Amino acid sequence: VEWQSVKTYEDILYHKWGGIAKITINRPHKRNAFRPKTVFELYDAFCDAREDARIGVVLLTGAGPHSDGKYAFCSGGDQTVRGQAGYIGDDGVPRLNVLDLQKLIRSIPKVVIALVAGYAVGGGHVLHLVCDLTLAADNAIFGQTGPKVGSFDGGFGSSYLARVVGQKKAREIWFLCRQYNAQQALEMGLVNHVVPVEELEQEGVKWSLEILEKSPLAIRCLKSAFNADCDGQAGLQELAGNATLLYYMTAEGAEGKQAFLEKRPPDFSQYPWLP
Ligand code: 2NE
Repeated sequence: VEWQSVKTYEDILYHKWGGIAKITINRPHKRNAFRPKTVFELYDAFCDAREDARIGVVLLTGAGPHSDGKYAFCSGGDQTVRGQAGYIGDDGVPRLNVLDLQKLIRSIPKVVIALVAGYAVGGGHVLHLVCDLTLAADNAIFGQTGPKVGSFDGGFGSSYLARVVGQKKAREIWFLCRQYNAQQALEMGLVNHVVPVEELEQEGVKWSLEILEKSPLAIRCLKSAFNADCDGQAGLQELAGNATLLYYMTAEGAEGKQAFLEKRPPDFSQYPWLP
């Protein structure tokens, strides 16, 4: 795979190849913890991938290994910039802007695959959780730390986690703050597949190419349907947005617009009221 760099950022790397975008959190000295700038950059890259009609799959991963040999997907919010009301950026404003990123990852009408090598903990664990699929390296370590470090994610981080692994397991993960290895994560349905760490990216590309052979509209509708089951009115909005998109693509839908532009009454008489 010959990745092409798309844009230069400070905290992340952004590459594309064919129909795949690869977004890499690049703060290995902090186990890829995110500060507000990291999240703004991730959001920007995800928006670019969303707008690029050639891209069907986004891989989200962490740079590594660090100079000490350890890998990390992401270790959550950077505790060194955590202030009284959130994570403080260069502008002095406290934020929890990772919540916006979580929503974008869920709603982007493309498949997002987390490639997890090493630690996916705290807010970093939630980031892999909200991805559509997770491929884990055999050295991956998963867990929530909130109640240990004075934080919690009561949104997707808990409710969606319970949808994925069940209520008992989700409560165990949050209440005990234990770490789980890749095999344990696989057994609880938290990840889709485990591979040796040196094969992780290659496996991500393999899964991506399989997805890219499929129908974009079918995958788009499926993703929004899966979300609609959990996301209330926001989920229904996504699902219904796809119905509108498909309707615009029909001659029946186009007749309404055409009639308006031609300043005549619309003629829908040739379109059946199907059973
Ligand atoms: C990730 C983990 C388990 C790794 O442990 P280990 O022993 O392999 O590495 P070490 O020595 O702890 O970390 C290496 C360097 O990375 C920094 C460390 O401070 C250390 O720096 P130096 O001493 O070498 O200078 N580092 C690691 N994680 C960091 C972090 N999150 N922020 C700032 N620096 C970090 C171990 O490092 C660990 O447990 N990390 C903390 C995980 C954590 O609690 N994250 C925050 C959860 S809260 C959250 O993410 C959140 C939320 O709950 C709600 C909304 C938004 C965010």
